[in-house]
Order: sequence, then C-alpha cells, then structure tokens
Amino acid sequence: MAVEPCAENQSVGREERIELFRLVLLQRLFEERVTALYRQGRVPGSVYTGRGQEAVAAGAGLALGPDDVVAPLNRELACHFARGVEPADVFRNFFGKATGPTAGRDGNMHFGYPGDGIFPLVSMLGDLVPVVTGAALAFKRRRQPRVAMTFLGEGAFSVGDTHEGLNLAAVWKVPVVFVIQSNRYSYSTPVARQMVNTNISQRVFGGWSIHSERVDGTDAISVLATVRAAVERARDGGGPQAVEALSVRMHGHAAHDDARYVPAGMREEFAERFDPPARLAARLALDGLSAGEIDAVREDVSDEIAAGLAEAERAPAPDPATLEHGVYAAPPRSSVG
Ligand SMILES: Cc1ncc(C[n+]2csc(CCOP(=O)(O)OP(=O)(O)O)c2C)c(N)n1
Ligand SMILES: [Mg+2]
Repeated sequence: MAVEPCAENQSVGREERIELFRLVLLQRLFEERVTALYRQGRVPGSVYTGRGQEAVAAGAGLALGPDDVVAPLNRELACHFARGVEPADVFRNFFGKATGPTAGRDGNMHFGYPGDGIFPLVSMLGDLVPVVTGAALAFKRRRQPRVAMTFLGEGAFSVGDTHEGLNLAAVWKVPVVFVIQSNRYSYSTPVARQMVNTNISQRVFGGWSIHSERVDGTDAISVLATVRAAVERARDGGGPQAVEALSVRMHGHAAHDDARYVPAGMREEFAERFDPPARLAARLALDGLSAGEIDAVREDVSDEIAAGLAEAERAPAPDPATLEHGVYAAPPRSSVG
C-alpha cells in the first residue's frame, strides 16, 4: 500500500509546508539519534519518543503566536523546535550537561523555558491542564490577546485534575487550547479498556461544552490548519478549545518497552500509509518540489542534528560542588556550573 499524501489545504502555504516537513523530520531524526545513543549507554535515564505523532507537535507548535505559551509533553519535541529551541540544548539536557536547560538535574524531557513561553513538563498525567488554564486566566484578567496550550493523552482522562481543569476552563471561558494525542494506548492499555466512549472529542464537548474537533494527527498540514483556527477562536474570546488528533504510537512507551501488547502488523500497516514525514514528502512532491529539493531538507536537518550533538558532547559536566543548587528553584543559567 502506498503512502497517503497530506490532504490539500489552501490555508497552509508552501513555506509553511516546508517548515512542517523540517520540524517533523527534526523530531524524527533527533529521536532516532538519541535512542541510538541510549542503546550505546551514553544517555542516562530513559528515552520517550513521539514516533508516529510528530505531525501533531509540529502543527500545533506552528499554530501559536510569539506571545502565546505552551506546555508540551515528552512526545512533542517538534513543538519545542517550532518555538526555536535548538537541538544542541535538548542533547545537553539528555546528557545532563552543566550548560543544559536543567543544568544536569534532569536527563530527560523535564525542561522548559518559562521566559520564552515554554512551560517545563510535569510528569503527573493531567497536571498541565490546570496549569495552562491558570495561565489563560491570567491572560484574560490582564486583557492580553494571548493563548495558552497544552497537550494531553488518553491517560490524562483517567485523572481528576484533567476534569477539574477542563471544567474551570469552560466556566471561566479562558483562552486555552487542549491538543489531545489520541494514539490508541496509554502505556500498554488500549483505549477501549480505559474508557467506554473512546471519542474523546465528543466527551469534551458533551461534558464541558468545550468546542472540540477531531483531526488526522498524521497529517501535519491538517493539524496546523485545525489548531490554528482553534487558537484564533480562543484568542477572539471564544473560550477554551480542544482538538483531538488521531494517530498511532509507533513504538513502546519508552526505549525499554518493546510493545508486545500491540497486535502484530498494526504499526507496520500504519507506517506504510500514514507515516507523518512520508505523508508530507508526498504532498510536497505533488506541489512540485523536486526529489532533490526534498532531500536537501533532509540533509539540512541531519546536519543540524549532527552539529547539535557535537556541540552538546563538548559541553562541560556539572561541577559536583553545585549539586544542591537549583534543586528546588532554578538559579539563573549564568550562575550555574
Ligand atoms: C498521575 C499519573 N499516573 C501514572 C503515571 C505513569 N504513566 C506515565 S505515562 C502513562 C501512560 C500515558 O498514556 P497517554 O496519556 O495515552 O500518553 P502516551 O503514552 O500514549 O503518549 C502512565 C500511566 C503518571 N505519569 N501520572
Ligand atoms: Mg496515548
């Protein structure tokens, strides 16, 4: 079976399509590299990747304006990249380097740039829902035309904080966008064993009257168009918005999980037709980009990752004398190391 090109959507122009392709590839190739390093024993902790759902992170990330804020989860690296985070800095975090965003306190994805509108990841499922709802409440009270966004998976819908946050967002009518990653599993639990009505978009509308739409989460162009419309509705006073992006998690929960619980052939079949970077490349080819132009984007991304890795490898390890610094409150970066 052949790959399905991304659907035609006139609201996303040529430059944005190329940027989406770059972002999706950046996440894909970065995660392949960091997984290989993990298997070589060069990355402590574990590695969680978003293979199969990069288009959601890229499209939603690009849909935000410069003054908006976002709280990505650990499968949304393309969203960080869309906001200008450099691969070198993410590598520095995975390596636990002194000059990385957590100064070596975390070797994973619990980092952020609050000053640049990227909130650090809170691992407890659902907890970012009230956090971004609070940020959106602040924007509303200050009458600022800003929007807050977070991502959440099916797992968050089994946690009370999610329901409390969604309820308050609706009651307060704040400018927040919830991007729901429906990738069929929560760790090893198939969604149908977690909830009776697996149409989360319908539940969000039925439960809280939050405007909600479903989108093909493997089609970055559709994601960008749908989430951008949601962001603008939120910005224009339309209250909270939800977009449920449908995809398949193309690997286990983390690098240690071989996902034996997934039915044989499901992911292979999905990858053949719906692999996000292949879908974008097929659309770009239909748009008239030559194979050479498409390959040039791949090469640029690959070079950027190689350069970022080399830079991060040269970065210093934390000084043991600073062990207790910033554990409870982050010191300014210049004072670390
Ligand atoms: C409150 C809470 N309970 C349990 C966990 C452990 N945990 C981490 S990820 C995960 C599954 C998440 O599933 P989903 O939200 O569908 O995200 P996905 O892994 O599919 O990206 C679980 C149970 C957690 N992080 N927080
Ligand atoms: Mg899931």
